[in-house]
Amino acid sequence: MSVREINFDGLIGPSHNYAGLSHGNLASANNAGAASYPRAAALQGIEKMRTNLRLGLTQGIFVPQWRPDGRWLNALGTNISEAEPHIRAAAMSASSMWAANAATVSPGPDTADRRTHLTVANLVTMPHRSHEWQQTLTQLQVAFSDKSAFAVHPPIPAPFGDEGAANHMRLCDRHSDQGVEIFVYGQLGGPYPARQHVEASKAVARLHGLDPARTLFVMQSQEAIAAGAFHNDVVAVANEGLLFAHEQAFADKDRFYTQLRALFPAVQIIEVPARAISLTDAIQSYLFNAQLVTMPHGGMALVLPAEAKAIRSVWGWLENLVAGNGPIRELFPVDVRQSMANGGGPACLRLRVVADPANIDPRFLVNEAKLDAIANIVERSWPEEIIATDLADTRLIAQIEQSWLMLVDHLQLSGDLIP
Ligand code: SUG
Repeated sequence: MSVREINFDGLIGPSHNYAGLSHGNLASANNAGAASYPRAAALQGIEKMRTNLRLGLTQGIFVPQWRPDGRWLNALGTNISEAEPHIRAAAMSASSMWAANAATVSPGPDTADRRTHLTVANLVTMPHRSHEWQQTLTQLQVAFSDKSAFAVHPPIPAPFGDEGAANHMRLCDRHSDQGVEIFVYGQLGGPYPARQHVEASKAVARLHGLDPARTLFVMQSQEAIAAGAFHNDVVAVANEGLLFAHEQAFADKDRFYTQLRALFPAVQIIEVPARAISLTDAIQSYLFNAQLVTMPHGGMALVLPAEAKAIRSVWGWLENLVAGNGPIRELFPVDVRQSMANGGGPACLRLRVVADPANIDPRFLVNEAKLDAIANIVERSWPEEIIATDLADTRLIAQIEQSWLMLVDHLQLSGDLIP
């Protein structure tokens, strides 16, 4: 096999629900208390993975986390039946589905020791996400256990917020070439918290052994965070030599583009002007939260949320884009509505790792047959519907635990992942 980009999607877990836990994430706030459909959600995610496979891309998977997180509740001196509703909801959250927040990944060509480095994100800003890292770390240590190819780092210590690859971009000729790594951090966000702190980004870059001369730290614009872009990947995405971003994504875009062009003269920048697509429409459609992928036959494609089709300014602009002679040639809308309603689009659901698949634990790689088997487990065991007030229901909790056990047993991961 050979070095390539692999998308690891977080399978949407059986406890998926809408608890309105993410301040600054408009979809999460707007859908607080709505009924969720975990089974449909996971099947949507699986279909997205199939779309990637059918495009000829290599696909991986991360399993959902054990919920409720009893260890976390115990550390807080409580348990699932006695916890206050917001603590209970945080212990039940299926938020690890958004694998773009699992870790920051620096591929081997960029690092001093030529290994691919992964730092698990601490996600300290949001309580419901702050306890994800332990189980994520375990999973990364199993999937990327080959120490000659990978280095897996523990989280950056609090209080420096780190939300992983959602605030990280990489520009290079081809994935297997040395790249320029860009860390996007926030400082001010109007009424909302900036979730990625520059201190964390700098620490990750040092730990990964990146060349300071090929690393940029770029501030996200305050207006983007205030408009609901709680992560950079809501307003910008990069792939190989292309940066695709909204005009208002960065605090000082001229400076950033100048620095980037100096480091990587071949860069192509497609900037969407605010007069063509407003920040509001960009965030509502999640057009930038697309997987921007290189197709095996050449050219790039956007695997983007179906919601992008519903907003005329957005879809019209995209149709013009692919009709032109630019690098983005094809559009593949996917239905991930259950995740979108919590602010997670196609790009949020995946972590990109540039590596040789032969060095990865094969239990974390999927093909259509494996996805068929996983879909079968989901159909048989994932709860059909959850209402936020049900979260203490003992029968529901038993079903969530059983379905998780069935999945990890099928994937032969029980011995590694049972907490
Ligand atoms: O952290 N939503 C997630 C969405 C993460 C999207 N990821 C990227 N942009 N890469 C978040 O805000 C909502 C959970 C709830 O309200 O129940 C939530 O956690």
